[in-house]
Amino acid sequence: MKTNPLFTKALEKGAQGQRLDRFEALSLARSITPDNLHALGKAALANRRSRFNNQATYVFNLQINPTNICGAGCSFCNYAASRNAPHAYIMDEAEIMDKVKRLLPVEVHIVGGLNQIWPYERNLELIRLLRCNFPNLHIKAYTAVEIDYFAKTSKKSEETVLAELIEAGLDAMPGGGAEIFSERLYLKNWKNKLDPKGWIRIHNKAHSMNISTNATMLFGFGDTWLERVEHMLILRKAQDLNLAKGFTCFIPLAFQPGKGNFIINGPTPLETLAVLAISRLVLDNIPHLKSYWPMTGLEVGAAGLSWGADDMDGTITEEKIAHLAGSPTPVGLARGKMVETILEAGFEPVERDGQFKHREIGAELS
Ligand code: V47
Ligand code: SF4
Repeated sequence: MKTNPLFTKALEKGAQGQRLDRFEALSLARSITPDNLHALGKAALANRRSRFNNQATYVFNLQINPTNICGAGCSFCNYAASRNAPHAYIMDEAEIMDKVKRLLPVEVHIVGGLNQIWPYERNLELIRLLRCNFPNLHIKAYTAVEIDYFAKTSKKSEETVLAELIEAGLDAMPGGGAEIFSERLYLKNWKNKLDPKGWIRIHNKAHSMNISTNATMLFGFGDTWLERVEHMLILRKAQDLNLAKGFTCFIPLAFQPGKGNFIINGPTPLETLAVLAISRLVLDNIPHLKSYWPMTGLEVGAAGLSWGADDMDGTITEEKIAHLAGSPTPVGLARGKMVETILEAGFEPVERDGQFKHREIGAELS
């Protein structure tokens, strides 16, 4: 089959870190064939090398999900539970503080379900408590979906909720809840929570209040290649408008089918790698690209470093969202295993902090 000349041009420009126009970006989505995949990966690797040489980062972090009780009913989610479900759980403040004290992570990543067991005020107090006890801890917490829920249930504006959380000690927001910016899929799969326009609005507000955020994209649950590239173009446009803080990192999330019968198979390893490569080439203005191993498997996660990614997220310690959806990866990695995985993939491991600044491996939290 003859290769589309726009695709060839997109790869040449992308490999050199030049901006792809809309048609060039969409040509990547239209040209996913087995013959084209390696050229795509090669271009993404060249782009990634010109930004980060051979370095690959990770953070010593801890995911905290205070409870999985959630009534939003997103079709793809195996993590959420109704109050009386056998896998429902609720953590309390003492448990969370004990965990942080014991592990002394560099970063915590806190997200939970939409519920009134851990309502807004309790979450606000948790951030205060963490900040007070761990002044140097990087606190990345609450998706735009939770900010929207906090605002609605506390009858405060989104700005007030963000301002109060920042004052309490919030450093950054994670990128969850974006799913994929497609009205078609929104109406079908997560219509009880924040829509794509609302997600962008809340991230724009956070950026204007000097908070950096991440952005995710859930893929492999009935979405098309064109919808994936459109999602990236929407993020690229939003990032162009950011003057102060913006998106630090993009994280494609490979759908985990779990035990439900919604969709039987998640994306294939090559599909996951191609999503990473296209992300690197299209998102020229988002600095970092994460290969999120709990959703891909450790081997494909490490291979992602050769397909455009520069970061492996972290040791995580107790991942729940992917694992309650049946992911066979370990629930956390020791630092040594993370270092070994990156080395085996042919890259130089570098430990980072929550803002992607390099730090000495294993340096104590001061
Ligand atoms: O928003 C839910 C997704 C997200 C499934 O910002 C699923 O650094 C795959 O956002 N299969 C939460 N994905 C996780 C998340 C995240 C993860 C790592 C790092 C960061 C960051 C953010 O997980 C949800 C949803 O899109 N999700 N169910 C599933 N079955
Ligand atoms: Fe609730 Fe988030 Fe799961 Fe949706 S994805 S059901 S909001 S926990």
